[in-house]
Amino acid sequence: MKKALLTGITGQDGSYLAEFLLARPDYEVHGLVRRSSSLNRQRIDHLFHTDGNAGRFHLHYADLADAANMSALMESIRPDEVYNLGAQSHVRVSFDQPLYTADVVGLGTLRLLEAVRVLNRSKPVKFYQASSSEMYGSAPPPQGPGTPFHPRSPYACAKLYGHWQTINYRESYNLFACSGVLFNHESPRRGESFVTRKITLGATRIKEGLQRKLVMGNLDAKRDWGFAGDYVRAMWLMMQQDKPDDYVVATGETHSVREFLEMTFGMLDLDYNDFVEFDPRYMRPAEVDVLLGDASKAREELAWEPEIDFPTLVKMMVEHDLELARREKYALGYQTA
Ligand code: NAP
Ligand code: F7E
Repeated sequence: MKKALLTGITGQDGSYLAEFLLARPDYEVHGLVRRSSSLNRQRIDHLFHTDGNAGRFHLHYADLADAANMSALMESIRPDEVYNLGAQSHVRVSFDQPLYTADVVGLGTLRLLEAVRVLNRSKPVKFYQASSSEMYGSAPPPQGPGTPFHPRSPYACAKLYGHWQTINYRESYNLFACSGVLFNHESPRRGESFVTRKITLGATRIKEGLQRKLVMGNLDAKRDWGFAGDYVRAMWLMMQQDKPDDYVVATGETHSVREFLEMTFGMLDLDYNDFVEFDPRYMRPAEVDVLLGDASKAREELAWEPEIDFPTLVKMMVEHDLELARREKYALGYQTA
């Protein structure tokens, strides 16, 4: 039985990765969770009730800001694979909380790497770092291995620090440390304040008469959007290679926020122009205009391919959120159609 330790297990990717690993009979999954005043385990609750998971799924309190606690857990769990997915991952928020973001995203990675380095003295342990396409920032598309980084936010700068520390630990200590430079990936489990989920939640609530308008920022930004379920498979594949390396994971297609709006509202027989308003509050001091990833290395070396295309992703999110809106409407006592 292999032991995997995941930071960020309560997040979008953590929940899909835990599900993916537990679906394999040879994994025990240990997730690190932050203490919060109310429980935020909606994305992983089902894993406790899934047949075959009993005794193979464990949660532990920890925080990327707390080095001593992570070292102690590393020593007691003694994992074979460590996936560092924990982060203050919102780019806009990182401008409001630059120091906190740098601490958790940048130094947090270093704290975890140190704990892994110490454990690696007594047993082999592999490390995965959740790097981000945000590190490319203003570099012109397409972005791939070899494209110079030009981060445009405190979040991206902190991710770049974690990325280089991961490479430095690999080169300095011969650690199996790899970094996945993942482009945007979404799902029905995406956090509500990221643009795709904000749109699918807003549009479906508008459709059900629960909301009148959707207030947005820059509609011209373009992103290479994939499905989170496909991307956690790439993380795992990187960790199964003979040698650690860094890989870009992307679909190779880019779409604007406006196109995402058009498709989402179109699926609901609505015109987004009738409902979307602009608010400068959602603009960023510096924007990343176009992201378009070149994942040819991952395709060739990992035999990785995304299975979900852009329209299927949008449809999946719309259908999920329409169901949520209908339940909300029903709970409010409205007549359902
Ligand atoms: P997410 O949904 O925002 O989840 C972030 C996770 O990190 C949550 O479990 C959160 O816990 C945890 N966390 C936050 N602060 C922490 C701290 N101080 N100590 C320990 N854990 C902490 O993010 P995601 O979309 O799943 O992304 C996973 C990782 O990939 C992140 O590192 C993100 O930066 C990176 N990434 C994401 C994308 C993307 O498009 N999704 C692309 C490239 C890279 P709570 O639930 O308690 O808040
Ligand atoms: O913004 C524009 C916004 O917040 C996408 C994180 O997972 O992916 C994510 O970062 C675009 C930006 O994601 C709104 O200006 C317009 O250009 O969904 P987002 P992100 O900043 O690309 C990367 C790869 C990560 O690593 C991050 O962790 O959409 N936009 N109007 C808006 N964005 C938001 N959030 N809200 C708006 O109202």
